[in-house]
Amino acid sequence: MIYRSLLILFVLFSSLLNGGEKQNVLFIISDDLTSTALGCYGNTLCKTPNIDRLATQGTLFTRAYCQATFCGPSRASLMFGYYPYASKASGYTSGRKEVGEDKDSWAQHFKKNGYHSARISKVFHMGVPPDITKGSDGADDPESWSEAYNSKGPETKVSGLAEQLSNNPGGLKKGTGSSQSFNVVAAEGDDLVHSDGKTAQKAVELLHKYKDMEKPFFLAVGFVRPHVPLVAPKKYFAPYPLGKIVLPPKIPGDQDDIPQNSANKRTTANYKMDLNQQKGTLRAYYASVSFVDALVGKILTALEATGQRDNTIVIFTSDHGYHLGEHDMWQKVSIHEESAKVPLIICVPGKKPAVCHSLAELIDLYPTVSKLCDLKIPGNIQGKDISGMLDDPAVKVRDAALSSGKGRLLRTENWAFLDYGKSGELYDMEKDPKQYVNLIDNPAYAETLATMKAKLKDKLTEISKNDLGGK
Ligand SMILES: [Ca+2]
Repeated sequence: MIYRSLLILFVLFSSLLNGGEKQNVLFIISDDLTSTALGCYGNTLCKTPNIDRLATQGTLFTRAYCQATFCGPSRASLMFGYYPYASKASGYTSGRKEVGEDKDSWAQHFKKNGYHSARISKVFHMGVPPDITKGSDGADDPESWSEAYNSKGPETKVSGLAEQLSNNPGGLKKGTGSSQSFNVVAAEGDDLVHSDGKTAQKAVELLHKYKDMEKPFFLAVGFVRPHVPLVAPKKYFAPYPLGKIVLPPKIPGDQDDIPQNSANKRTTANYKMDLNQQKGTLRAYYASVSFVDALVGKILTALEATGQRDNTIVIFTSDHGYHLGEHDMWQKVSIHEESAKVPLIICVPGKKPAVCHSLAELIDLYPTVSKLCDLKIPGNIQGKDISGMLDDPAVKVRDAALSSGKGRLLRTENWAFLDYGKSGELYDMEKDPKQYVNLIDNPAYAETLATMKAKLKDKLTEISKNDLGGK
């Protein structure tokens, strides 16, 4: 009898501790942010103290991959839980019309299950800068949110020191140019002049509002930097004088074994950038990253100050990576490591901080966070629950990650196979992590290549079987 009473007391006490209150979710997504720019991923120049601190408090994933190396399809994929191959969501779309009205997005799943869901700025796709200067919704999915806010900002139409650092030989054109160029502005004024500054301010305001709310929240905060144009308050440029900027090593012949196709055309030569323009671009990218970092710090301080840190899961990531001159390449779309790998930090209160080298995909966030919040994982989605990795970083859920851009990447722990149909690249990621030697035509690796091709084929078959018909 006494044991029974004790047991009941124990169950009551545990439910008060654990089940009595649902955890909140704070999802922060940056735009075009490569992991190589962050201190917690080994960058020694770019200053990111707030993101680095978050990394020491949660699990830092060193092998997390996006499912598409450009904004629209990557965001549609992670928000709806489908590979772009299955949903056919590409370009300027939220993914809603492709997956259909009967499927729930990640945020919508939380909204339907008792959460207050909110979006600030770019979570689904928005055109940067056009949707930002207009303050418009972009390719949003209104069904996903209980409330949604856009953060209108001036982008390049701000006063400050403006430069166009690509497609501008000799720097003869003054000011900034077309939106696809590396346009840089070291802006006058404070953080709040800019879209991202307003985004962080709104997040702080909502966190104060939510602290007295009955419901738990799912708050998605999207920053648009370091997506071009590289516009940030000038104080963030100050730590990066041009003389301190170090470009990635230039290896003679590095481009020779990279297939020349639409995935790989964003080169220094095609952008017509001289050395100082390359360094200026890197400097402005770092300034933009430090700007985002400061804003992440502002939001986390508010989370702490409102007493919600201990019951909020915090996730920080980006929609894809970016080349910053590696292989003399710039920007996204490529399916090389710099572009396909994403920074990913998941910080769950009460779980031990860790660095996890197991493979993960952005598409895994939807099921994983559902699991962490005791919500049912919808049977139709294609991501995997990787919450086990947060308890033990040695846990492995995937033997390969799949990404796509203008081509397909299959990444296993030791190999990277970049498939463009008629051509490809194969890298030994253990011996050659920076992908300098393409082994695709080397007969000594024919067997490895055949294995990777077969694995990719199997993976694509598996994905197409688990199509949109499932529930
Ligand atoms: Ca992007």
